[in-house]
Amino acid sequence: MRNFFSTKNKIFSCDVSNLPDNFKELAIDSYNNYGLFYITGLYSQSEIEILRNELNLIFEVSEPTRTITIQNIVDKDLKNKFYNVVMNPLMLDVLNSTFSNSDVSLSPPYEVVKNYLPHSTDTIGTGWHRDCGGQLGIDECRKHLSSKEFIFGKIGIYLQDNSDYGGAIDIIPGSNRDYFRLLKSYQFSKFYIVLLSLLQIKISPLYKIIVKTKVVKYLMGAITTNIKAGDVVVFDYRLWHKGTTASPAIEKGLIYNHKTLQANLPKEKTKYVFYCQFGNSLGTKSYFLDRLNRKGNSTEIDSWIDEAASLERSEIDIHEFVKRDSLLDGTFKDLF
Ligand SMILES: O=C(O)CCC(=O)C(=O)O
Repeated sequence: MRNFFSTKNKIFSCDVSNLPDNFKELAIDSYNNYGLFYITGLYSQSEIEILRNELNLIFEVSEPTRTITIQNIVDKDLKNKFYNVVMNPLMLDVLNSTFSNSDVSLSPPYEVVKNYLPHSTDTIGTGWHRDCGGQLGIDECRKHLSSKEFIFGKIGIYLQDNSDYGGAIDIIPGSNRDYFRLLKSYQFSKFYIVLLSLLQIKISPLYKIIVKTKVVKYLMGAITTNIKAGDVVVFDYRLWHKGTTASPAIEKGLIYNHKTLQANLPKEKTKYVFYCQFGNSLGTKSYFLDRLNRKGNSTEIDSWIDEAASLERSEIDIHEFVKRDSLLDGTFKDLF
């Protein structure tokens, strides 16, 4: 979908099987201007099929049902295999080159998530959010978020094509830049999201009708990333986004779990996404100012340290983009 400030065709797709000479410039421009870029050409169809089958088995017995942290997988071979997905060297080469001028590093948690947020009508707050949302209530974080030096983002490795069952991520290109503007067109998106949330709470039947049309998405300038199985989306923590919803006809037949924010997609349409994060020290500091402020979350730094130690014990090759030394020698905590 395009509206008058649509940027759909300008978001850079970095194909590792055919890297243009200027891929770094294209990737960083796309990341700065639109809040994301894609990395493609990393996996064959059969590799994706094998991964999906393994995930079907592991999620069948998993509790919790939505997120598996790779560190917690007991089977050593499977654990290494999944670590190798988030540590894909071709993917990390691109990231390392793109963010070469700063102290950016790949960060935990390294996890895989099943059937997250595929609903439009029932998801609280309409599903639209910014991952940095928790930081907005903290003065110091707001300062960091509006700094040109701020780098913190998420990497999603999607194991399905986008389809009528969802499978991808919807985003508002450029909404990462709201922080540098007094009032720019992208801020209208936020206005529509607030309006949409109010409508969802106050006049739910009307919301349910409107959300099924393309009008609101058009006004927000939102797009569905039309990804294919194996594609990677690298996105800024400040970008407005939501899980792509199933089409209205399919959504009608899905059972939505409000507690886990999952829906019962058919097995062959299961949505699997591997996630990890990346950031520089400023972005990471801002992240932890928020996270450590949350009730019951005082141990998150320790879990990052455990994750670094778990990686160190694994038999996988650790890419230079994973700068884990400060986590292992304890100096990481000095950042906060
Ligand atoms: O990847 C998606 O479908 C959306 C994920 C999301 O909203 C999140 O991880 O915050």
